[in-house]
Amino acid sequence: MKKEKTIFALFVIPIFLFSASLKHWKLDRGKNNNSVLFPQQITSLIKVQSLQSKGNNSGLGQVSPKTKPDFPEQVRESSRKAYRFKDAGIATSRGNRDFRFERARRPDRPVIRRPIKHMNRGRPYRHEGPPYRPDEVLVKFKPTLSDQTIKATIAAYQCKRLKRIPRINVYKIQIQTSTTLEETLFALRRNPDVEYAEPNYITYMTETPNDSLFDYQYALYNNGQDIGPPGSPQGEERADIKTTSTWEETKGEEEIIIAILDSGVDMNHPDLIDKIYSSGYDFVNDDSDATDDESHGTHVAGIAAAETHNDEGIAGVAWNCKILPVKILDDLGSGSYGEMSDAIIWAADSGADVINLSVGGGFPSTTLENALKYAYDMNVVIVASAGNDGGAVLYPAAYDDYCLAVAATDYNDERVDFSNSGGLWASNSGPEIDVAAPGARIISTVPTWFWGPDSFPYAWGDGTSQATPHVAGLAALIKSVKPNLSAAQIMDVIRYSADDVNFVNNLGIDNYIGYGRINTAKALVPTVIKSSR
Ligand SMILES: [Ca+2]
Ligand SMILES: [Ca+2]
Ligand SMILES: [Ca+2]
Ligand SMILES: [Ca+2]
Repeated sequence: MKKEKTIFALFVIPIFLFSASLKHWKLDRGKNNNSVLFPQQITSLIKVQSLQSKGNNSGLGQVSPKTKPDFPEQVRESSRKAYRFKDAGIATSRGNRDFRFERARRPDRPVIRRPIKHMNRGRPYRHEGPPYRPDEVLVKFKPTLSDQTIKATIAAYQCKRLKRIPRINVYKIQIQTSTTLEETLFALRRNPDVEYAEPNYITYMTETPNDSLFDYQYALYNNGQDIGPPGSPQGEERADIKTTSTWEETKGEEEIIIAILDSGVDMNHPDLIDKIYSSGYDFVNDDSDATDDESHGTHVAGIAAAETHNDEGIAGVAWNCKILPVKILDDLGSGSYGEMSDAIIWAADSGADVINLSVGGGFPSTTLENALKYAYDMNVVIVASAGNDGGAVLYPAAYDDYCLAVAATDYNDERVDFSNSGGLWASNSGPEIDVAAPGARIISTVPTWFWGPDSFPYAWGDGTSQATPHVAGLAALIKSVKPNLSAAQIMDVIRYSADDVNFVNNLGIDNYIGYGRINTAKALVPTVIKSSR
């Protein structure tokens, strides 16, 4: 059929922008003032082109001097050279890829961690209200006291015994409403039969990871903090996907595999190195090493499943789940439906539980649909990006039967559109949208060579590409807890547990954020459903 022929020539594009790289790329690409984030994509789709030229005028997401690597001039020069190679055009791209590939794989290169203390304000998990139960006391009596005497003593204070903690012989007692906690404590402490009495302090969730950039990950936990270094916008409290509660329930299982079908993954990245299931497959160069020579896939992989609580970089949604890198985009960030379809089937056959597709094209394809069906029938959960041009939902996301189509929200729980992105981009919309997740100013991993040698390998990214791996991470967490659920059931759990954050103007399911912004706590922890609403 004529139609099929054209379809194979279509490009898929990574649905995101590295806003962090705006300034940097402009600097390195002085000769190309109109190019923005991925000038190479100008060849892919006109839509992207217009998006880019708008983006160039926007101040959104420019990396702060604090996060921007500050390497010496000669290093910067060599970095520029690397990008000039890239600028030299498609014809020399292969040589350029090899050059950077060598650098990325050089085993003896030390990883220098930038001092990042100034970036981390060390915000603990904040509990609201008094730091203890106002009507409860923990008290331990002298061991010589009989149970009878203890009972009588508790009654004498007109308190009610709630519980005895065995082994350490501590009693939790409830004080009467007419006295204050302080009065009861004072009285108890004066009693010679009492070894000690103390308030019953509130414990906080312990699952706040120590990753140095966690404070910037408003998408995971938003306390209304500045979402980046000083001068960054402030997020709206709890405009997040509530991972800290979720991690109490599960951090994911190591057997659960998230396939990242993208530009590859930097498998030597300090925040990813221990999360890689295998070196994957490279459908662009037809080899079994899906190393990232572009950057997009590394950023996406980090969001879904960066190593968490390792004193390094960021937290991933799925702490313990593994990443399967699959390369379908070339070093210029484009790929074809044929490679994508091939890769979807390969990933399913290779044991992937979740497939993340932060890519999209403007046209339907029977081949692509068949590949999606194959994976879906094997109970692989497929999540795909809606697109960033404000238009119709792209493919594969638009395949309602097989994909969760993901739109993007921001740090205020608002769908990203041209008005709140500074004219830079807008999350695509349509009846195919299932859910939304944060996709504005998302910090994640970039290849260690990205900013130049020995730089700080993290960057902000913007787009539905960034929203999608949050959902992929959630799918992996659900699968970890309930491995017998079908793909359809997991998709439904994700849909029905979402928060309808735009209910004021768009009550219920709508074309912008579908069922709503995902809520990992509601999806995984039945007991928190009430409180997180
Ligand atoms: Ca390769
Ligand atoms: Ca980390
Ligand atoms: Ca859909
Ligand atoms: Ca709605």
